[in-house]
Amino acid sequence: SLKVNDLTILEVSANTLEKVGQDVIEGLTKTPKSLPAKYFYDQRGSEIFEAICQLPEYYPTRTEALILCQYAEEIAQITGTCELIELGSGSSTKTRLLLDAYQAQKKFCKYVPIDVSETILKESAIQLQKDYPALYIQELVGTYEQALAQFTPTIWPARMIFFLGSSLGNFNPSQCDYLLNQITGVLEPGDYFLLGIDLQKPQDILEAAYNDSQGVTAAFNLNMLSHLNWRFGANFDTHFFTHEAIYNQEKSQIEMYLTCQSSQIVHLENLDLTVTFKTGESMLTEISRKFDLELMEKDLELKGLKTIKIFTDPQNWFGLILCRK
Ligand code: AVI
Repeated sequence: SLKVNDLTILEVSANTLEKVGQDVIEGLTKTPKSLPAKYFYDQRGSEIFEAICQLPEYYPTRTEALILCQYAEEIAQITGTCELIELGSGSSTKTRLLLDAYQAQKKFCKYVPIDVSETILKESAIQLQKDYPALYIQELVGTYEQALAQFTPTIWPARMIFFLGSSLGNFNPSQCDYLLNQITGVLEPGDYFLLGIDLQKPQDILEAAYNDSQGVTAAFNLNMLSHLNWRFGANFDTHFFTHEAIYNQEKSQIEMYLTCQSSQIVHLENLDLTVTFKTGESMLTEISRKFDLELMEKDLELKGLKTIKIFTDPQNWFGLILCRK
């Protein structure tokens, strides 16, 4: 670990993403092509995602914030002083609602934000430290899998892992199983898990949220190619690709694609890879699953996580599940 601006920063692994280009190779060499959604989040991607969260069509962020606003106090009361581990903390904006509740109840906590995007993680931690001087913050740069593998039993009275924004929805069922098992493994009996999930709702509302009128989601999707360009020395021409997002009813998931509008040969120098795109060829860049609260409750129970309380908004658009191991 190293000291930067009085914050202890633990680098899970330096240049983590540079080493894992293998997943890009796998995704681009299979048919149909796909890319892992984690490549959205370079610095620019994280900034665009923050802008998505403010969009009128993108209801998840404000709906979850509303739920947290209403129930953070209750959550802090239930868990008491604890070590708070956040998966995919980004700007930690919604986290403040929880931190405020713990602070108001004089329950002093340790906060461990985890994110692949180092810049946003560090900047947010510096800002948080200013606003919550009594909070002990220790950021972890890395993927969830790498970061979760670092934890040993906590010396704090309890531990709560929280995973907000329905980011779990960006993983397919077998990846979800793996992640939930890993989360359970980091918790001791009596520890907590708080999960925010986006719920099923009419298709038009879902599709509008991923096809916003200002084109911010399109820019987010296309930025993945710019990210691959600088990270892997690739030469994707973003002008030839367009954003598409459709709701797959059968799988209850939004699917985001980048579609190639005219045939392309793309070279990714650092990966020693050349890929051909046909006109009209689509590449899956993200799934965003929309969940059913009862099914999720059962799934969590199978993983050894017992639901204590479910919090939702009046429209039942988004759900927060608090469970205990
Ligand atoms: C981070 N994740 C939960 C977002 C989602 O809604 O699946 C990412 C996103 N993709 C397009 N808009 C937002």
